[in-house]
Amino acid sequence: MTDVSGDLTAALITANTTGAIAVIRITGRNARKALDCIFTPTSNPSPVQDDSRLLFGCFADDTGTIDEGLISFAESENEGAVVDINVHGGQRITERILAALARAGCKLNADDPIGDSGFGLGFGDWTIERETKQALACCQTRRAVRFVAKQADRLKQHLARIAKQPDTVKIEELMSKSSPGLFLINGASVAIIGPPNAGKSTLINTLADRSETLVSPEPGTTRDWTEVAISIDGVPIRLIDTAGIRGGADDLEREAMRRGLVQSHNADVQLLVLDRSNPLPVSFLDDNVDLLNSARLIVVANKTDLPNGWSAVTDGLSAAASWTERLKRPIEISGRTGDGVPVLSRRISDVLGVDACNGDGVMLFTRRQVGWLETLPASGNVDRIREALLRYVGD
Ligand SMILES: Nc1nc2c(ncn2[C@@H]2O[C@H](COP(=O)(O)OP(=O)(O)OP(=O)(O)O)[C@@H](O)[C@H]2O)c(=O)[nH]1
Ligand SMILES: [Mg+2]
Repeated sequence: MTDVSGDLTAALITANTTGAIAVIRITGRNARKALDCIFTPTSNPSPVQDDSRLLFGCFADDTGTIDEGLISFAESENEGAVVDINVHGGQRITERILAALARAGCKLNADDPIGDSGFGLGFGDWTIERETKQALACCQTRRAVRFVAKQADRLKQHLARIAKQPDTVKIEELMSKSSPGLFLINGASVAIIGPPNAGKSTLINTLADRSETLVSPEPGTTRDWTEVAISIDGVPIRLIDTAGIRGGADDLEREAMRRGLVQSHNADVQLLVLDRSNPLPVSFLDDNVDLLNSARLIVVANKTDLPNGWSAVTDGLSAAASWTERLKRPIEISGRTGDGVPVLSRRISDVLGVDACNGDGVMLFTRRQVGWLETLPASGNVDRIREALLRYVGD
């Protein structure tokens, strides 16, 4: 690519996290030339001559298309040209654009308020100071902020201790306990599955304390899965509503169920919602015995405000016998009145293990830390591990 270096800088000016849109700003006399290295307008063959509008086009690097998006131009007295690149807010997209701009001669992120340049790109060194600032910028709840502030100090001391006597077992131990902290910072997904009409969407609305998803007595109301953001005990949660699962559905509904099951498979917690006011859906349970293998599954008996329709059936449960144990102690709730919902929230926290974040232990707080520490033991060389750890803690 053309080298247009000089006073050029490029910086991600939105938070370095997944979002709808990310904005990358190029500043410097040659900002437009740098842009030309990665951007092809789809509307106007010579866009950089025209300051009066946003331009739509394609961003690409040596390996191919990165994204489509908008650019805008401005002139700044101090910085020369300013080009804002508006793309979709996926982390991989912003990483690739920043890397391509670096190859085009841009210095990355000179004065970024939340960290150094090149997030995860290998430009500049990561230090715990920088990682803490960035993690704090990504926190969505007060509990998460407190956790990061507390862990930054602890982790620094802990890694400095390991550096004195590098021990891969201690590093692995640290990684094995990282999930709760990552849930607290990055959030967790909770998928709600079950037969039609069990009250899945009603439960979503109750947990969110607002009417987000459509509820009706008609089975098959929810089709495509939807997502609602809430927080439980200070943990950001993405609640995923899915289509009710049943046999004999048409093609469209079958596809909706399939998509819902994919979401459930990838979720951190699965809530199986069953209607306790009607007889147990034995064929549903038989068809979905694989759910029993999931340690992340919580069985919810809904509609406790209505008479119990289960007792007789569960006693003689034969068709869905493998479910007997799990059905003995479901979390009983009424999605309509909210009864039992705090107990369910508690159970979700338990499955995520986030109580561990309140303790005195040392924990990691970013995915990058986990990935980085994973590579350390592989280097096998004690001196290199020590050097990397000391550089990270800033000693
Ligand atoms: N009495 C009572 N009715 C409930 C409760 N939860 C849901 N319902 C009713 O059950 C019906 C179905 O509720 P939904 O929330 O739409 O059920 P769903 O599981 O999302 O259904 P699908 O989207 O069709 O799969 C509606 O009429 C709700 O008002 C409850 O706790 N108590
Ligand atoms: Mg629904």
